[in-house]
Amino acid sequence: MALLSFEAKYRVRGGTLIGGDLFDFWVGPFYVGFFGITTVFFATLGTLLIIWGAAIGPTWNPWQISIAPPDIKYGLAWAPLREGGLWQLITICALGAFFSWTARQAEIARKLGMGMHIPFAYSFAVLAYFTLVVIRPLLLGAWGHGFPYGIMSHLDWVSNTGYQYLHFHYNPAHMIAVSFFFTTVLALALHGSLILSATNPKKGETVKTPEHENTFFRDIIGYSIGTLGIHRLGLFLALSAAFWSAICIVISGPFWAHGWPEWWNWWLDLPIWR
Ligand code: UQ2
Repeated sequence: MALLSFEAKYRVRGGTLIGGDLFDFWVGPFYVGFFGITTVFFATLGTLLIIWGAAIGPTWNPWQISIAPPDIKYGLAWAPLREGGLWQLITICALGAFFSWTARQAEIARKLGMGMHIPFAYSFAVLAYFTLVVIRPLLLGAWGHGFPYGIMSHLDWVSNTGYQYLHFHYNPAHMIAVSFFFTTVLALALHGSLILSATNPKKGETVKTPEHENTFFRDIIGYSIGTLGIHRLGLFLALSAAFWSAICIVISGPFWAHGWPEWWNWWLDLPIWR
């Protein structure tokens, strides 16, 4: 179906999660919806608060602008605006925008009669952020354990937090997360190159079929996961990477406060060595 006639067919009322018909319309190419409004609201307010934070800060250098969380001494209480309160408001705006965006994906998927795979997948990214700025600070008892909002400053935070546990690569959940990231890259490289090699031939040559794709992998490794299977695998690998990333940071501090190399003493302490 041509794009324009398809749009005419699907641009109909219904599928909203909240607000009924109230915001059930389009502006140009964009669906609006209740959650389109709340996304724009939170994203705009959050951005303005970041600009305000930059304005009262020491620099306009984009690399150096940073909005820090409150000092640890404020615990889980509200902090004055200039002392981390802005960070707290910006965090609320970010979470408001991320949740709104997830709900917007769900509404559009419902409108089209599609599955919830996209909002489900996106929610893993939101979960990773939520773990860093809410769950872990709550477990450690202070908002000051969140990361600062700045290009260089958040990198410094990651580096410092890593060294606090001596060597983060010994964190077993970090090992699993990194393995999933690498495997995701392998799978996407295999998939992208396979699709292009089959469906984007030189001028004058014919487009190949999924049989060619299957046969390539059967010939080379005796196994093809299939055209649907590779997408299931890709989604699983990518979501697992995000999931284990969240696990690896949330256990650091709340459930293991020593260096990560030391965690492996359980192996040396096994009674089989005695
Ligand atoms: C495949 C297939 C695709 C693919 C790819 C494969 C026709 C178009 C990439 C090959 C993938 C395999 C064998 C799985 C590799 C396993 C890991 C953990 C990376 O068979 O079906 O569809 O794109």
